[in-house]
Amino acid sequence: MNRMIIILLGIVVATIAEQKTAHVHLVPNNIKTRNVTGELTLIQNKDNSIQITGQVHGLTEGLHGIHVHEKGDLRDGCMSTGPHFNPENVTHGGQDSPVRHVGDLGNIEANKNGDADVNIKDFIISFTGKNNIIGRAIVVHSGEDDLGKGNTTLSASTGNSGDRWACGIIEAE
Ligand SMILES: *[C@@H]1O[C@H](CO)[C@@H](O)[C@H](O)[C@H]1NC(C)=O
Ligand SMILES: *[C@@H]1O[C@H](CO)[C@@H](O)[C@H](O)[C@H]1NC(C)=O
Ligand SMILES: *[C@@H]1O[C@H](CO)[C@@H](O)[C@H](O)[C@H]1NC(C)=O
Ligand SMILES: [Cu+2]
Ligand SMILES: [Zn+2]
Repeated sequence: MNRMIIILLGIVVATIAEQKTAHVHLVPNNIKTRNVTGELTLIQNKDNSIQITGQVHGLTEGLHGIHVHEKGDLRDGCMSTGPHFNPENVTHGGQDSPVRHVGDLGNIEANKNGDADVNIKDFIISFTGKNNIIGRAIVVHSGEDDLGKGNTTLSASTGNSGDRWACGIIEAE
């Protein structure tokens, strides 16, 4: 009887301890250059994929690269977030590429007003284990991510997605 209660208690504690939701408050890298802001919510789905929803404002119309970068460090703006989160040390890609950085999330698309609705589902990023993104950063770029298919040297490392316009730390709720 006692053992049963202990086992049940253990399951309850393990369930509560499991991280389910995180938030990102995106701030401009340099407000004088480009005032890009946003709020993102990250939720772990039942199938263990991560769903990212929210809005980004202040962009130019069109596609903008979005990635998880390695470090949750904004002391030097978005520059101190380091490279794309890449624990396997492989080349850059898109969400569906056979080879990609863990942090490669493709593009978001802004309308004429510079607003982007974000709705990304990803099976590689995680809230646990070696692909855990909690405490790292999300960065939104000035240009389109070519998903590693471009013909520039930067394509294989960053998707040639240009400057870092906004970033925020992925904070567990
Ligand atoms: C930057 O953009 C945000 C959100 O659109 C806005 O609230 C804020 O006033 C803007 N700041 C400046 C300095 O333009
Ligand atoms: C990562 O891969 C690159 C290119 O394949 C290699 O030059 C580098 O030494 C690797 N770094 C680590 C930490 O394994
Ligand atoms: C590289 O790609 C750009 C854009 O897709 C294209 O305009 C250009 O001609 C390409 N350059 C080479 C050398 O293939
Ligand atoms: Cu990036
Ligand atoms: Zn990448």
